[in-house]
Amino acid sequence: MTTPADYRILNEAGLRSYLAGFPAVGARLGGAASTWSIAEVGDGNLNLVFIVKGAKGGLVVKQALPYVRLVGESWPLPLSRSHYECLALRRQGELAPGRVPAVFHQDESLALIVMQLLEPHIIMRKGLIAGTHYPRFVDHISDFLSRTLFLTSDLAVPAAEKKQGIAAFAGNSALCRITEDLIFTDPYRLAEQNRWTSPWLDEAAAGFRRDLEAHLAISRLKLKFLAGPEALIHGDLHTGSIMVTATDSQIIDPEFAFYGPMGFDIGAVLSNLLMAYFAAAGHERTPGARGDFERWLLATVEDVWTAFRRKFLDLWRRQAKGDAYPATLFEGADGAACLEAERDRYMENLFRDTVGFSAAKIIRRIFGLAHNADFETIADAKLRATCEARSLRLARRMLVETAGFPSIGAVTAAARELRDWRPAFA
Ligand code: SR1
Ligand code: MG
Repeated sequence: MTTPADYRILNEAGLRSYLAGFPAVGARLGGAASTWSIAEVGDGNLNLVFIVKGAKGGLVVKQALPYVRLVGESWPLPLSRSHYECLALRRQGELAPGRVPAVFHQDESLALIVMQLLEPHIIMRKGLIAGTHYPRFVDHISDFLSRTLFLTSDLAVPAAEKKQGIAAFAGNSALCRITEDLIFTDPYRLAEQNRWTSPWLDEAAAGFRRDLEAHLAISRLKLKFLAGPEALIHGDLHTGSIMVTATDSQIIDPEFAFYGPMGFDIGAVLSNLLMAYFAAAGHERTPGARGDFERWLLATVEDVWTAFRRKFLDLWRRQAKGDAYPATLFEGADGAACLEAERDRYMENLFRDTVGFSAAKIIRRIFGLAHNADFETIADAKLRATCEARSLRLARRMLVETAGFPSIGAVTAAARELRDWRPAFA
């Protein structure tokens, strides 16, 4: 791993004098550099994030650290992830206009990106923990998913161009490696950094370590992740990578971007909604107080898939400029009907992948290194373990018995049935 010679970790004073050297950035902030307010607000696992505000406006500055922030200097991580994040932000901005923050300035030597401050947005996960509904979310996320995935796939892009896209992101292998270990391997074996809500989930964790059916299923998904460059994926599309208001949704933090399986991104969104659903019982003040919110979450799970499917197919029918399924092989009414039936099969396969990846993402948040605040903020550890056990029960079925979920309605029905299921320890 090479660190650029002039790389340095910026503090607030260092950032002030750095930004003052860029008049275009200064003009966005307004006023003298000495008057800008600068605060480091990063609460993610990897980077520094500063909010800078001046008389005229604000900016976000994200700087990659040469190590994993969550763990410390003992876990080095390449600064090049900032390059891939910037590349992905710019590409996603072209593919799905208005759905990602604008990039104003990039410095590869400092592994730094200056981008649009999203205000009054909050991290979606925080809103979900508070029980807030986001009525426009389905429309926004289905636009983002369908456009970024379809428009970078072989259905839309000629083969040579697609291969250039794969090559442009191929160096982001250290970030892929985190996913390969933390999602597809560690939760199913003894790993130093694993943790779970003990003692209540001790038996469940041991069960997953013995469960060869689960090991096979997760390994098949890992192979798809390793060897399935279907489209440019965000790579870490949980609800902490989405910022929302009542009327807007913005997708942030694509530093894990690479060409991978589409179901990984769709599964990330669905699994995080499902975890918010199971966590809601741990956040309600009185029994049933979150009923409306829970119903909205399951309807949103259904609607995200349904809207994604409709928009993706619509793009396929209108913008199939790639080398897959050559039009000359599907001429006439019979050809059109044959291709339409094939589109249905394609979506069935993608749905199966989505269900599997969704399960993998739930299991990693309960047994692996990086947990999520939906569960972590449930102070009563036994209640937290109960919410997590319900999620695990659904996830294990989705992972191993994927064919038992032929539709998104089957997923939400199973989640609904588990809402009040009591594990043996409860
Ligand atoms: C060591 S990084 C842990 C996790 O944080 C990121 O958000 C990814 O989800 C990664 O797996
Ligand atoms: Mg992130």
